[in-house]
Amino acid sequence: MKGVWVGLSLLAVAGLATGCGGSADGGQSGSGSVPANAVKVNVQASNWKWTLDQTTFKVGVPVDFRVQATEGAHGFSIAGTNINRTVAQGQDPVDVVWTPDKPGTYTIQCSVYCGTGHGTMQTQITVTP
Ligand SMILES: [Cu+2]
Repeated sequence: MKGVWVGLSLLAVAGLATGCGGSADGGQSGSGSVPANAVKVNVQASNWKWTLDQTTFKVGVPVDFRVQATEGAHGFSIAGTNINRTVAQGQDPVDVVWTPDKPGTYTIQCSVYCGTGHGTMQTQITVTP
């Protein structure tokens, strides 16, 4: 776990990115668990693919996946981690916060059976040191 804290120096860099948000999400209350320095990434789940704003992240920098289903109901999960969240069409975006602690390639996959394309509903993201 000690390696995680080496990444803290990177947080200052991530802080710069949060300044350009200004999205019209109308003051989400109750998002207190999202770190202020998290990198915000819009994620759309549809039949049957994931669409992400950004796919490369840094070790130690929290990522706030704002997951929304535009079609159907899906499970946003990252293989090899404990990230797993169900989202359904018509719901507000769900904040899923993940702080990667190891560089590498990770697979986002659907964890809720959603039809014929379920098995291939995957996309890859990269975490750099
Ligand atoms: Cu599925």
